Amino acid sequence: MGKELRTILFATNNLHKVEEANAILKDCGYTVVPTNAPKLEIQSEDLVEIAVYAAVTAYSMLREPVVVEDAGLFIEALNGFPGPYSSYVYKTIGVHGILKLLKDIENRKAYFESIVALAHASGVVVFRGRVQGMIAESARGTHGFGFDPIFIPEGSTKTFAEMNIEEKNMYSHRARAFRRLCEWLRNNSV
Ligand code: ITT
Repeated sequence: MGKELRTILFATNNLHKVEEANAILKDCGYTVVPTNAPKLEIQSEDLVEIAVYAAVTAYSMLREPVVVEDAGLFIEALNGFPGPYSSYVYKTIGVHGILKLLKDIENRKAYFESIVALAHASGVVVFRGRVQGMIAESARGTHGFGFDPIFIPEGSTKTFAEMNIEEKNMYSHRARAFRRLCEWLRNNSV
């Protein structure tokens, strides 16, 4: 029988994030549970600022340890766009809009970044994860969410949307950030 997992709240509306995080956190004995406490997003070009503000405000409402994550896709040929605006850009021009912007552009380099902030009784801790890769020529795959169909991580030929969660977690920005949180949770209690 598996050991019981300790739970931490996760203020997010994105259940894919929850699933990806839980596949990592089980290794350090934790599970995150989505809460509908709002993730209050300030407008900023800095993912850390966005994540820390959201974590602190969520904690002040819940008075329980809470995790938030802010992530973005940074495309080199577009000077880092959409970056902190990834969620809005996904909802407006989407995957196909990005492919259009990159039409005839040879430099396909991009990275995903994830900032995980855990707010608890004695403060906020922040963990970062980044994965370098390329924007595909066309959308491929059906798994995952957001820009997964057009992102190919370094070291693979598949897009994230062609991978299951375990495979995506071998590369992803989110897995890297949550692994760091996992390490922290092994040495600290909340
Ligand atoms: P919450 O804010 O509720 O957590 P969200 O999906 O809006 O969920 P973000 O504010 O962090 O998340 O926005 C990040 C956007 O960047 C997200 O909507 C996706 O379009 C994109 N993104 C981030 N991580 C991604 C990933 O692993 N795969 C594909 N797209 C990703």
